[in-house]
Amino acid sequence: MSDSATARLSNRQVAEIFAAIADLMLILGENRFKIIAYQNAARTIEELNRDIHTIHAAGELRAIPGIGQAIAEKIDDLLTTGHIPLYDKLTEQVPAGVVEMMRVPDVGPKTAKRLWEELDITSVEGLKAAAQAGQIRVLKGFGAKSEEKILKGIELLARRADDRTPIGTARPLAEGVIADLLAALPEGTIQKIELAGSLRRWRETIGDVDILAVSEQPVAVMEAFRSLPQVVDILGAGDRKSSVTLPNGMQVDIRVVEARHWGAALAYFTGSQAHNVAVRELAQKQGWSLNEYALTSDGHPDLPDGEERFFETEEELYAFLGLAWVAPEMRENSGEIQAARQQANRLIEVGDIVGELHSHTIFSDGKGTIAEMAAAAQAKGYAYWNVSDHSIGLGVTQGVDAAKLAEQRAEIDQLNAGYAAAGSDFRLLLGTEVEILADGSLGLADEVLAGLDVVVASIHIGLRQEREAITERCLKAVRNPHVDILGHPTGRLIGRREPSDIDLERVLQACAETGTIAEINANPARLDLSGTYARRAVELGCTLVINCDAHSTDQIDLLPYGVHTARRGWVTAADVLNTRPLAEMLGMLKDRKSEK
Ligand code: DGT
Ligand code: CA
Ligand code: CA
Ligand code: ZN
Repeated sequence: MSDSATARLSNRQVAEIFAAIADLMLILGENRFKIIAYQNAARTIEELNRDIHTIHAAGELRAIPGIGQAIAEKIDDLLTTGHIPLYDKLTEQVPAGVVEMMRVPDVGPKTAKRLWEELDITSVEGLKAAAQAGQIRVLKGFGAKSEEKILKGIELLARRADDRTPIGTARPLAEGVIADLLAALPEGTIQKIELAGSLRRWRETIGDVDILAVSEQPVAVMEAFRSLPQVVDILGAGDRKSSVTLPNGMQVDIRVVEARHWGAALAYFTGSQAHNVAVRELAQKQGWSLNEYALTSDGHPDLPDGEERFFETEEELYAFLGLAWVAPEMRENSGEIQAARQQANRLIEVGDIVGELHSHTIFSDGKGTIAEMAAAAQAKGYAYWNVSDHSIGLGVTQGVDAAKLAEQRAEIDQLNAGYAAAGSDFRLLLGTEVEILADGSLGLADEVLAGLDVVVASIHIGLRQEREAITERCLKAVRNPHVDILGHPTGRLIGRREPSDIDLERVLQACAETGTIAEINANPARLDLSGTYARRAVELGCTLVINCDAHSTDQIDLLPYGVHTARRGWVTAADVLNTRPLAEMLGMLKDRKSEK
């Protein structure tokens, strides 16, 4: 691997290599503590909120919590030479397909190793063929039943080949399940019901859906749940918990608990696992062991072992441990427990957003007229709405030039006059989403941009430019005094298109210096900036804006995805431009122009 190729390794790719080392060591039966160290390293790297290359270059690998000397050396090897000798050695010893077999439910590392060593099976395909031919039952401890189980597992694996579901797909389906379940039962059967797991934490992608409920008739709830019309397969059917799959292959787990267990259970099933581990450790230090039902005294200085404490709410559980309630979006074990010792974090909420600064109409690729979009915005209670159609020259769509913008201005002036006459404070603004061209110049002339209210600048074409080029291109736009907002900074489409190779650290630094606002695009296909980078942006002193980038009236409803992504980045209302009333918002943009 060449240097330039190694420089391209993303945090996720580095994390995957450490996870693969752990898997290989599991199969080879290596030391358990070593394996845990590699698993932890993988998770830590994946959740880092800075580019690992930046940390490496600054010589700060050892400062990452959980990264010890041995792991730091291996990261250094990987980033400087493209290789980790241990990883190379391990992959020589174990065929890649054997690691793959571990992904089949019920096939653990020990089984994978035996299938490989005793039956010479080295791929999932080979495993399937052997199970179908009844060749696995010759292994000691295996029978026809285990072959059936393996085949079912392989089928499940294939259906979940796409693995994780984007939140924009998962959330409406999960909310539909809850609504249908409530409708299928007599009123009052369910006292409480909530999404838990990664959906409640608003992760970008969802492994499976977790639902938690309180009911005194758990069996009735289970039966109704498994009988929902959208259920295609029942994976588990108990008195208090069940698992099913939906037509898109997504798994939904439900669990019913008693009211007095709700607080501990909701905390447990919300996760993340890493957050739970940290909370459990904190409880242990205070003489309590924590599970999904309760705290139980265990080595407590003043109490005999085995005394239980129940919590009807999460707030009470956290308070008992001396913590403020932690917003689910923050529960990733990235400093939230420390923060909750001091005070509750008042993160931004959907209701804090009062205006939209990035939207489209039929003047470019939107579906609504200016008047239709404005009416929908007013109905939603917005105070202002910036019409920002694409600049011309994008090819795929028509766009706006100086003449079209003049047309839009006339229409907007007329509409605004109407709002004023009707005594409404709602106002339309005129902007554009101007293309940042390959050389960093903009798709419209400065004189044209100067006449607009709020200018968004984004990249849609040439996203695959190399790092230095695309970074410089963005920096030039960020430094242009006419550019107010950098739209969807990385251009990623979750699960479909990788982010551009832009050096976000430098771009966000430039945003902080110039006062250019960094966008969190609320479209769930984008979520760009991500929560991780939103947090970094605020650390660097940037102001953010949360925009729906609505191309139709119904896309105004996408706002919660943007706000909850912001919350994953610990963002408060004060960090966000479009929480400000119109005059204050425009004043902030004007100030930064005069400073540039
Ligand atoms: P996902 O489904 O991969 O998007 O992520 P989660 O966080 O929803 O994970 P999931 O569905 O496996 O479990 C839901 C929550 O339940 C998880 O966030 C923490 C808790 N949990 C599940 N299994 C374990 C476990 O083995 N240990 C601990 N401490 N917690 C667990
Ligand atoms: Ca889950
Ligand atoms: Ca689950
Ligand atoms: Zn747009």
